Amino acid sequence: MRIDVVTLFPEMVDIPLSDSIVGRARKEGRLKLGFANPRDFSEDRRGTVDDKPYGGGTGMVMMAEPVYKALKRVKKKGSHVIVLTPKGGKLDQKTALELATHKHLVLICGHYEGIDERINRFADLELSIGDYVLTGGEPAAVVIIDAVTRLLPGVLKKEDATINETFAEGLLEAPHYTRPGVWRRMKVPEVLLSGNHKLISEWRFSAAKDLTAKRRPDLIRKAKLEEV
Ligand code: 4FD
Repeated sequence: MRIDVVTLFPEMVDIPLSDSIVGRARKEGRLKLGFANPRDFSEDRRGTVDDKPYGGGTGMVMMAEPVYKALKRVKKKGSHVIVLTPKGGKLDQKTALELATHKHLVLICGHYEGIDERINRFADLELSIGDYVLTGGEPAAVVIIDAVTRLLPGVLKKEDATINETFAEGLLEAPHYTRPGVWRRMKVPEVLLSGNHKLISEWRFSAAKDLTAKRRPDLIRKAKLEEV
């Protein structure tokens, strides 16, 4: 997959996605990440990309034209163009799976109070990573690119089960443990040492349901597991 990010601050996206699993996916060519900077398309010598909001009010608004020109530089036929904004539909795993099916994503990051509304004419989707406000869309772009990249073929090892097709799909995960078996007088649950794989998967499903019911009852309803 190719992803281009329209941003005034490409390093805010490039650097956090240079290490670990996403960094390796880039080196292996499974993810091609590119950037287009609206600053490079400013219409004056000062490099202006923002202006005061019509109607008054505090803060500045990103001008449509430099963002549009940066978008035009990277957009191809078949590109899926996404504006990152707290007004957008909320990202969830289902959305990440859908985004991972596209050959080319373009993520547009706003700064200041956002981007001139008219840019949305050129977007397929407005997306939010949650109900909070950031100084810019760049951390949201990093989150989306991470969530999508781990779903691409060959990025995770088989056993890392990208797509959860078990009964536990849509639930919080059961707790995990590794060596040592006793740490600071705390023991690993006996069943996990039993070697009985059927018993272990039953314990994990039960633990996942209990944790989800306690912390995220909304997910129990979503997973339609009320009767289980
Ligand atoms: N919750 C998110 C995305 C961007 C952002 C911005 C309008 C502000 C939070 C457009 C207003 C962009 C999010 C930049 N904050 N800040 O996904």
